[in-house]
Amino acid sequence: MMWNNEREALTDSGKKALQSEALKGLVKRAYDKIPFYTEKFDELGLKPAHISSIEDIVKLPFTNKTDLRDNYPFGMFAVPMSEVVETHTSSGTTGKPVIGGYTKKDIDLWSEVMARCLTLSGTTSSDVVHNAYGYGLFTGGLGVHYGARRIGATVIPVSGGNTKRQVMIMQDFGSTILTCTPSYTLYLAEVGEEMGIDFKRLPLRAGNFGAEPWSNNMRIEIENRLGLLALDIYGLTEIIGPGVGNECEQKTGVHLCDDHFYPEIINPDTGEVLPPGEVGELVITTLTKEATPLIRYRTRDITALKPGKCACGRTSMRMERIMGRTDDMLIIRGVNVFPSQIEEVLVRIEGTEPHYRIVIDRVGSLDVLEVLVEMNEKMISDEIKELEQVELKIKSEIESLLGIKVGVKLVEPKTITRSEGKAKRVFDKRTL
Ligand code: DLL
Repeated sequence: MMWNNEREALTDSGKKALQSEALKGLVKRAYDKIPFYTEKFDELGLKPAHISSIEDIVKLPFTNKTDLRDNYPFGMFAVPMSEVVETHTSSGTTGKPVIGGYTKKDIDLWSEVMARCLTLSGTTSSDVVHNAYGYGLFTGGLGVHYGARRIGATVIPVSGGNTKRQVMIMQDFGSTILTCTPSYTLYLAEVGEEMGIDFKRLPLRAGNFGAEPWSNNMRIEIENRLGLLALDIYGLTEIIGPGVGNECEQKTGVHLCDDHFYPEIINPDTGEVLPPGEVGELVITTLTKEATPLIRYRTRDITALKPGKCACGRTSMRMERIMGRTDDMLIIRGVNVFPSQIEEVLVRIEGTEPHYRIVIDRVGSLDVLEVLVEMNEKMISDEIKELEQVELKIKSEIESLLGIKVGVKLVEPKTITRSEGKAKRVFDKRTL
């Protein structure tokens, strides 16, 4: 079932016409209303009239996160503050946050794209949505809230934290859809299991999990422990918050709402646009956003695009699971390592929990990577020799995948800090 048949299953030509019209409008608004774009265009000798179709998008300049920081707080707003009805910020805890502004129409757009995302996981007006994304400046809570309201589902705005109480509410209110970060899902599972809850007997049916990178093995773990369909939801504050896209039950990539958010993949070093299927940095243009429109915004997220009709009937552009970010890619002795690659290995290993920490340090002139993994309660009673064997197994699997030496240490159950929002797993001591 689709939320918006007309928009989610457009023909190629229909989509192109829509995107082209929207792009022309966007370029004009940005040029007229945002001094940053007026200057950028003038520098390039570019006028809005030079843009006549979506293919002309390559003529337009990129927008970087630093451009948003330089124009903090409201320099990138295209409408007067009297028309802005809400603002949100990115979840980073250091430095100035990036800001997303919303007009009434933007909130409408957010509700529409989030309704599509929740429908992708099967949400209908009869569902009870347990929304454990944080409410506040972070976009997760309210974004899901608006989408669920649009569908007419019952929202439980439980937000993050107070995990035991969450499990109780989930059970008593009969939640059917769960929305939170994948790491918090595992924490919920753990706390619930300690309380003696059998999640498979609860009416929980599906979940939209995102806001942080997670692996397919993590998905399998979540599905098995909670007895639900776990789908990937993607988004970022700069573009709208959650709602940029979501997987369907085919699990063949995240369906992007490409009538509103136009995706491209570029080589992050050269800026060259890459063909479908090639891995690079995701760039998004907000075709229809009013308050804080962005032209060719470099997300720093690494993925690949997948065109073509999906078995679910949608024709929206799909993207692969986010592999990591250009800025959280670790370079260990010259080798590029994404934390998600390490997670893929860990989640498969018997006797360990999907709670881990990656620590990088420099000893002399050599980078050293150490992975701390929690063992489960069963493992703890095992002989030292068996523990060593598990450590060795993890070590050799990670080493053969990455091609570099790593250290692996099993740690006691429940010693790695649990997250209620986005998990922090990488500790790079080299830059401290
Ligand atoms: O995390 C918006 C969101 C809320 C998405 C709830 C999904 C669910 P920010 O705090 O601005 O916004 O962080 C955006 O988080 O650029 C990615 O690096 C990462 N991210 C978001 N979704 C995913 C995902 C929200 N499904 C940044 N997989 C993005 C991997 C994700 N990374």
